[in-house]
Amino acid sequence: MFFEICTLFPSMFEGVFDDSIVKRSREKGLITIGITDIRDFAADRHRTADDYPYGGSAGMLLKPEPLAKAIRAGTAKHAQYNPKTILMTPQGEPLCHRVVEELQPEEALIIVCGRYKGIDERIRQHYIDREISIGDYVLSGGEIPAMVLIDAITRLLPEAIGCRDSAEKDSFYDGLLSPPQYTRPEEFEGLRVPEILLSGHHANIERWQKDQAQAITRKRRPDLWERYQHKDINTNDLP
Ligand code: 9D3
Repeated sequence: MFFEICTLFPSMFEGVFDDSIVKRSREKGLITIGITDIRDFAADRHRTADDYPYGGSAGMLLKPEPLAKAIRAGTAKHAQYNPKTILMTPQGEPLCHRVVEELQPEEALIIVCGRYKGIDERIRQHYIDREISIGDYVLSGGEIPAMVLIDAITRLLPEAIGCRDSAEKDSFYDGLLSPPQYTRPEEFEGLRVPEILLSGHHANIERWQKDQAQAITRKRRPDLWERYQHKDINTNDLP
């Protein structure tokens, strides 16, 4: 899978994809991550990529021409894979497991990172296939959301996760939060590992873990619990 990130801040991506599952997936050739610097497509010698909004509201917008050129360059790079263009924006649909699953089969994604107060509406109309937010809080731009999206998609690629990591048992796959977990020693600061986990009785252990997962989900995430009970999990589009 090819990811091409269009950004004004390429240096933000230094290092973030150099560890763990994303690093191993790059090494295995499962994913390729490219960076397109929008500023490289600015026309003037100051490399201007932003401008004032018509109508006179506060803040700046990404100028349409450099952004369009950057998106076209990124798209041309992966043209044979028919890339979809995703805009990271607070106005987008909230990212959830279902959205990650929908994007995972794509062969190439152009990910546009919004900045300032946003982008010129005409870019949206001509170049953007889908708009995604990572939640209702204000960030400085779409760069960190782009990292989040790439990480989440990569984890879902077949072969990305070693058997020790086990994708299926992850939270949200079955719509429940994880149960409490323990490693050695058996006693730590006066607290013991629950006896059942030491029993070696696998059926009882699984039952206990499921009960714990359900109890925690019901208490902390009534929204997830409601969907779990209706077997309509992993969606974000219910009221
Ligand atoms: C004027 C209203 N603001 C929207 C709530 C303007 C605005 C604030 C911050 C426009 C862009 C930004 C920068 N953030 C992103 O580009 C962004 C984002 C976010 O702030 N939160 C969650 N997900 C995302 S995805 C991109």
